[in-house]
Amino acid sequence: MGVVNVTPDSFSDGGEWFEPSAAIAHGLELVAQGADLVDVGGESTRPGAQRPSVEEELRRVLPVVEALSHQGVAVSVDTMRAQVAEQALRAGAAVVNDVSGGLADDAMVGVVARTGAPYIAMHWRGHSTDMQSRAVYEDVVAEVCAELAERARVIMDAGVDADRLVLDPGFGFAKLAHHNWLLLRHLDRVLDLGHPVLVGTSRKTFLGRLGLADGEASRPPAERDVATAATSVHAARSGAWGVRVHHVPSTLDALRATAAIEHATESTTDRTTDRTTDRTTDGG
Ligand code: PMM
Repeated sequence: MGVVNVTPDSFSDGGEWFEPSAAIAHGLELVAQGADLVDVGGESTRPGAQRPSVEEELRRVLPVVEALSHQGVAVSVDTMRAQVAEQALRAGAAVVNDVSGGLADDAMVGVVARTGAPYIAMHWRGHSTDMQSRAVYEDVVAEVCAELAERARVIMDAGVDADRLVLDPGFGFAKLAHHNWLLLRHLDRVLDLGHPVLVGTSRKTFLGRLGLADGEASRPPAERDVATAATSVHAARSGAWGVRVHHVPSTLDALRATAAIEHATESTTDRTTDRTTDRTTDGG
């Protein structure tokens, strides 16, 4: 899943794709780079972010969802609002991605059930203004799994099919760095809930401090793509259904490399690649 944030203030790519034409072009670029799904969002969820009005969110996402869908792109709409989800589905979106798992808007689960849209429900403990104060766990893996299981029960009771419900542990949302690392290490426990799992670690704060001493400044978001590729490969190898990333080529290349290792045998060596490699320029 490639990300297009149509926002002025997202931590990872804020302002870069705020103009509809830039957002649409970027969505097409992500697909050309290998994304299967493009996630279009109009609300920043960075810690402390203020929410846009519904009208403003609709104004940001609808033209982008519509244009990409019309060009055959599979689009998910990243929204916590039922009204935005409903209008985006009407404009051609194929999937609803809700970081609140239905907790931010009571009407969301009803819209998803009525439309039959696939639904990504993320683990969430409250809006970005104060979410980090809720990053308090005795056993983060057990608590996130229990809270996700409870959401899944409520969502399915409302009429959403089990096979259309994707769960996401919500990296960086009411989580400190060590919570995120523990959830990655024990992703099998999230998978054991029995639903497809989406993992969104891309460019998040906990990836910006690797190898740095206390007091050293964190790496900026755009310099976290190598770490994102590593965590995304780990997620994919653990059995995740999808990974949500800003920079598709780096993660896809890392995934292809690990797949090539896994599938390498004497008899099925990729001879095409061997033949087309230019040994004079890159050493083969
Ligand atoms: N993270 C962000 C936004 N939407 N959706 C899902 N399902 N999972 C996530 O981890 C997630 C998300 C925040 O990142 P961004 O501001 O770079 O989009």
